Amino acid sequence: MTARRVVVAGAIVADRRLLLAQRGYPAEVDGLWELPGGKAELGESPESALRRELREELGVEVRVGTALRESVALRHDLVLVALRAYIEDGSPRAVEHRALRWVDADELRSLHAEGSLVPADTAWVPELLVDLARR
Ligand code: DCP
Repeated sequence: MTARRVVVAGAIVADRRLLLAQRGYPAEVDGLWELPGGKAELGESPESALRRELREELGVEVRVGTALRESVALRHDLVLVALRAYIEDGSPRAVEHRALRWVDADELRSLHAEGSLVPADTAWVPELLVDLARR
């Protein structure tokens, strides 16, 4: 069996809004919105990987919380997980993305309905809507 690499994404919710990042590549997902993150390095924990990716991609320091329940098999050797994250320092900037935006529950539902989310990330919409109703 091949070892599974983890891709971690951050679910950052604050003031009843979720931070989404707009991808610029590859072409299939250009312009679509995702939870920011990336591949864990070999031997790197998902938590450390998320802290590193969000530092690189958004310029923020985060505290990492619990995982969302759904995980998504991207390929046979790649699994995508989302961890809740809380910004402790810095203001998010689109260092590697086209743009960033904070969305409320209605905006998240609309982006989902119009097919503007990265396909794999749609698995998290129900759980994200619950979080958005709480925090
Ligand atoms: N992915 C996703 N949803 C997310 C984050 C990532 O579906 N919220 C997918 C897109 C890619 C894979 O996970 O197929 C890896 O994501 P990135 O390209 O963002 O990660 P890296 O920047 O680490 O990858 P690379 O080094 O290949 O550029």
